[in-house]
Amino acid sequence: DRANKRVLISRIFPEVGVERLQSAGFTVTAWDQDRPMTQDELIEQAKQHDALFCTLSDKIDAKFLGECSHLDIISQFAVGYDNIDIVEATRLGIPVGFTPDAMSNATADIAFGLMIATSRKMFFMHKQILSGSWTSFKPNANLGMELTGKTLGIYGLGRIGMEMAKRCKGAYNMKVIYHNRTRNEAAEKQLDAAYVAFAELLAQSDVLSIHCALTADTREIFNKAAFAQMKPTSIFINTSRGLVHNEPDLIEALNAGTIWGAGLDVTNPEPMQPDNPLLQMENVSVLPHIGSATMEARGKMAQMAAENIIEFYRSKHVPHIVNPEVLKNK
Ligand code: 8YV
Repeated sequence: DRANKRVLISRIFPEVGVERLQSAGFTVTAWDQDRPMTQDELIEQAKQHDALFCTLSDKIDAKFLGECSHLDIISQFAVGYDNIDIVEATRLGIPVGFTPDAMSNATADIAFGLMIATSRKMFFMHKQILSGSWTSFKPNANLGMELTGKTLGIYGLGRIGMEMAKRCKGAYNMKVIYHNRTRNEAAEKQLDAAYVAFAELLAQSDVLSIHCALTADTREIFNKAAFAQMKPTSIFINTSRGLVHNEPDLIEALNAGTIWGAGLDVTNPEPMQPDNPLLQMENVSVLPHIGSATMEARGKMAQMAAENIIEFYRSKHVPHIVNPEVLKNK
């Protein structure tokens, strides 16, 4: 009986997710404060529930899982799940759902927007108006860089990277190169994208856009050594996870002119503090992790995360699952 199944919802999510679970007959407890729960609050609450609907701000580590190993399912509202210890959840036999593709368009839009904004110093120029520094027309000032015909490098050409590549190809006829764990033959056919070694990606990209997952292999892969191999005219775009780049190294590379500019929707740490030197730089655009923040994407994510729970209790099948191997024994 689903009414006996209690679902804990860890944040204020789009209402459609809660409604879906309630109308499917579940007993739902939704955290109603703006701030995330502390881990102690989360553990205490999760102990009294059967299923957890959560997101990036929830630390589902070995400690949490040790205390909440009774959970039937963890349903993550995000495509990334680096906040969850997947190895431990799998060892405990807990299925972990996620919401792939729901935010591919929204996130690619932000990567594309950051690329344009950075190439024309838009955020900095906006601040110039606000501070009263727009005093006259200056023919030789504020010069940006054009994108037409340039080379777009994608690190992590999956669902979101593909959408970014399509936009860049369509709008600017950019040449697409990429580096991945596995080759993306669809992209090679559809976008004439060329697979290159990591060193080539760094050396050849005019715009380098990051769309990989945060893993032990990708953590701080964009560091001093990597930036040193990039063109001094290049733009670095990150809409994946802040920890994929080393932020002090990025600041140094921008200050030294090792690379030309950066557009970031993700930073390390988040939130970024207002005195961060990146916010003072002309060729830098920073946003507060809004890649998936559209009504369409967040609505779809909430529905998918609810559906993963509903379907699990209905059929022991989770439509979008990170660790499908756990379902074999259910
Ligand atoms: C959101 C994200 O920031 O899907 C992801 O991996 O980073 C974003 O969609 C997050 O899920 C909001 O809670």
